[in-house]
Amino acid sequence: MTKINRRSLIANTLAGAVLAPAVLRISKVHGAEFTLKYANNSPVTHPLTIRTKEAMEAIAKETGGKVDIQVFPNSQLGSDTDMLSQLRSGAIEFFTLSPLILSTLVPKASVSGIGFAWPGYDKVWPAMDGEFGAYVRAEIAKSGLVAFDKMYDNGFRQITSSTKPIASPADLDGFKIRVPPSPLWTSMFKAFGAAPLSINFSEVYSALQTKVAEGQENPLAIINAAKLYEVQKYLAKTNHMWDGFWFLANGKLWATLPKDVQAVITKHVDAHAIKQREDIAQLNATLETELTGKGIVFNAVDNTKFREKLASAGFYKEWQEKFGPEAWALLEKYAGKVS
Ligand code: X2X
Repeated sequence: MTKINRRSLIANTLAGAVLAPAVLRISKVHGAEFTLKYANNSPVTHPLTIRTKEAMEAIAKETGGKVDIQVFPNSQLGSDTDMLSQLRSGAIEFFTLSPLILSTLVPKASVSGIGFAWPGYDKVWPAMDGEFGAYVRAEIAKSGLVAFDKMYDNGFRQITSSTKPIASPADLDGFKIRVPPSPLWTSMFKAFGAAPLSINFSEVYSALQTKVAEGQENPLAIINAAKLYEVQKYLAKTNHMWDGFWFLANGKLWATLPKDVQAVITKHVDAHAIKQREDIAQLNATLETELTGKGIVFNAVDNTKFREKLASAGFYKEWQEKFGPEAWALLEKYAGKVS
């Protein structure tokens, strides 16, 4: 069992003259020496929440209850934008976030979300677990956040609509589509000719229900867990973007944790990411049938047409310049030519 040496933690902290707010809240309640918070935007039934909860239970168990990481799912503590601020200030210690939303703080983080970059998971995971992911994590580190090695999966994103099926890029013309708050998302849907609205996930269901937005785009697991089938009718299998969740820590807090505590947290958070990726893969095999049963009408698309539309709008050229040669070369090393 791991023993946490609280005295040396405090000594180190004072020596470094860094007293992160989280350390001040170290609590003896329930015998825990470290009471920390992890928050996310995902429903309680989504594999991200299920597996991170399991990870926190495993951490509590292995530390004999000394490390108590409380889980706040489903945007309980606020929108993604709010939670990112809370993570930076130390109000929460851990948070999972899409690299595209993270790009509002770490511009190069969104390079993994370029449209139609990834032919499939066989290219995604070697990249994110390899040199490409390491490059992005180094960029994240410069912002004072720590990204864990193993990313959690969100999935390949699909477009849904309440008004009409999206069969070709022309159907996106003027389409009021909700996108998460991120320059890359807005840019991509403008390149399609749509009218993107930046809305945090916490507001998506009501934005669709009230028809502020006609449609949205998300992986099947999110569409199902957030019950978006109640407020959407059609789903176009565009696979237009792969998205994941970086498991992030407040860097100052992380640095104050004893090495053995860091090791236990890292071990379980990363191991559960691998399980969570498998959960999403399994759901991808069954959710089309399940969502069809819930009233969603699926249609296949020729996604090369969508990709060509992005290319002719200058989308790839613009973002290649923004990300720069190093990031782009690493992307193409794993994904193949992206244009
Ligand atoms: O906000 C979304 O659409 C979601 C749930 O996919 C993200 O976290 C980016």
